[in-house]
Amino acid sequence: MALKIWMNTGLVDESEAKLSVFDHGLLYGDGVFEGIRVYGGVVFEHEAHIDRLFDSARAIRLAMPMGKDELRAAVETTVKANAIEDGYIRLIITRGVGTLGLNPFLCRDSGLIIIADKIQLYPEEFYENGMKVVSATTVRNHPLALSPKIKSLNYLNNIVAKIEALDNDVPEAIMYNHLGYVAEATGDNVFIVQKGVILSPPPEAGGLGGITRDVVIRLARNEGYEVLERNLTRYDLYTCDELFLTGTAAEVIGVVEIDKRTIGDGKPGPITRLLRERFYSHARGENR
Ligand code: PXG
Repeated sequence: MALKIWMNTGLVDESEAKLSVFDHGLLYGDGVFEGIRVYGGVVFEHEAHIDRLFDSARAIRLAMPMGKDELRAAVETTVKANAIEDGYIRLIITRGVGTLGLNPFLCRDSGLIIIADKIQLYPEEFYENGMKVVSATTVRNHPLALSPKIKSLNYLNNIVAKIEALDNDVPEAIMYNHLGYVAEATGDNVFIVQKGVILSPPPEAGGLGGITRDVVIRLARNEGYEVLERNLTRYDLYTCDELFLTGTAAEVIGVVEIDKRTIGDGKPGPITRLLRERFYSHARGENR
């Protein structure tokens, strides 16, 4: 069935949802976005995603086309118009239509696009048996060049690393920062378990401030686990008891091999499985 897409001021048919070739979102990747889940008709962590989007926009001096409340209402309208019960929202703000030059201030109004659709999930087998990953040689964007906290429309750094993963026949790659510490995966945050303690790179390591990550940290602490933010090396990943990734698309997913080193006993570990279970219940509202 054709979707209804929110374009700037209201819903249009999918076939009408078109963008100018002069939009700087296309010409320069000049814009920001969010990927958000819908569980049982409820937009997951809606406020946190809207807040992060506004922070991304502020960081690149991109004017938001409407306020937070109005934007939330537009998202809800789009979800309802497409009767999405369990799905995925892509919320995009582009710099808008400008000239062929870089100057963002020559662009007319910022563009707003909201897509609410079904979600592409990883195969269930990955959750059952765990995923394999490789270390990317592509270094994560230096935070002083472009902060990885900005969820921008320019994902080339991540895409080049994702190609490294796919070339090695695995679905994800771990990205390291300019100092060699773990930053994040191409579309997920990274956690390890070492002697019962849960560790994740600190914000300064140069990952996105993941919303799933924040929720998982809260859930883990509720279960009585110690969760610490620590710089992690490749060696830490090679020798940990458990490794898992968190993200909007993946939720919580165990990793059982990195660079041909088996993690733990080669199965998703007990803490990974518990947190996945807790996240699943939480997201579907059983613990609200
Ligand atoms: N790091 C990066 C670079 C991301 O793009 C995350 C971490 C996890 O953040 P959240 O807030 O989602 O927990 C992301 C988010 C996809 C897809 O289709 C990827 C993301 C979000 C939605 C969909 O692969 N990445």
